[in-house]
Amino acid sequence: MAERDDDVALSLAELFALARKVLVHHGVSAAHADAIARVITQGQRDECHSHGLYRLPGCVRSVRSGKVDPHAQPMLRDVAPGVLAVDAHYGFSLLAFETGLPVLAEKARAQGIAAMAINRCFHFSALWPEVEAIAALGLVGLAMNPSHSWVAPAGGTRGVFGTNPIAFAWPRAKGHPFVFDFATSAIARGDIELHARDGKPIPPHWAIDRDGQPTTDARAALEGAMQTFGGHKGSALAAMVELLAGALIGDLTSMESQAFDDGAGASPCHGELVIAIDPTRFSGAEEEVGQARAERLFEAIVDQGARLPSQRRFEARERSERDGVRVPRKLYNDVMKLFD
Ligand code: NDP
Ligand code: PYC
Repeated sequence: MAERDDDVALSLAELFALARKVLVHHGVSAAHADAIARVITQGQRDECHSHGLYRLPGCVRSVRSGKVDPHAQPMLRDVAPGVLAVDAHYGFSLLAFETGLPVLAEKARAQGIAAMAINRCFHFSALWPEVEAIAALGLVGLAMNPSHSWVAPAGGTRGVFGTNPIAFAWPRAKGHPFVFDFATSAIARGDIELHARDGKPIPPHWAIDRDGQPTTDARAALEGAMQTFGGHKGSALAAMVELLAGALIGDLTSMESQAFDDGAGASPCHGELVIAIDPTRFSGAEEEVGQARAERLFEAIVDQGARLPSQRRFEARERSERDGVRVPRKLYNDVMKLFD
């Protein structure tokens, strides 16, 4: 492990081992610790700083709160030919996703399209690892979930929606899939937290303070309400996520998740909706035509100097796989204190 004053260098294997050890130290089962450490490592590797190692203290806080069952065994329920439900039993979401994925893929191949509802899960992670895992099976992936009611509707001043991410992946014959993954708030809350940690100002369109005024103070933003991206459009998408990944699948909205937490400070607890589509079932013999059409679309984007979503991440991944990652010393110290 090489060190500089301001950060600590770790190989991806060292990072995974550290995250796993912390979790096991706190009584998290090996299966959950593996699933969580994998995703935390992927987040740091792809330089998604709000959803990499920074999430580990939050996982430990969730376990310490007593709300999460760190040994929960996800249970699968075959609801219909195209619908699978996975009850996470108040464990973290990631093991539930991993457990359900093969059955979801099987159903999507059989039906052309299939949905997986993950219920009663504690959720802290980015969604791109999940839709990328679906694309790696040759399927189109879509995922979404609520969180806590930190985000005001467009035109309002009080939190109603979660930061409600939507992620999409389109498998490509060569190279990385086309992937996007974004919060329907102007920015993930994790990013505002990182600005607050570092004492940095935020852009005024990210949040309003307690008095409903735009603020550049990250702490005031955390105490006020976040804004949706794209005004009323992001607001409508955020509502859609509450409906599809909450009301529809028999699980909590972000307001209910916040109430369930009751100040404990655990990760949000709610459901997640994951959809997989088999392109071969939709286009049959025409699949290659569809793929070629998609490639022409991507070319038309990059040929004019614009970039595809996730391109930054894929470049970061290549760097990290070669050189390892650097973790801010303050975060590294916070992680080491989790062994106290
Ligand atoms: P960003 O705004 O950073 O990025 C959103 C997407 O847009 C990414 O796919 C990104 O690709 C892409 N993108 C960014 N800039 C450009 C550009 N100039 N041209 C083309 N594409 C671009 O993400 P958010 O802050 O909205 O969300 C960050 C993460 O937080 C997500 O992974 C999300 O899943 C997670 N999250 C999780 C929640 C949960 O409840 N579990 C709640 C909210 C968020 P790239 O990465 O390559 O820049
Ligand atoms: O960054 O908004 C966020 C978030 C919420 C839950 C996990 N990440």
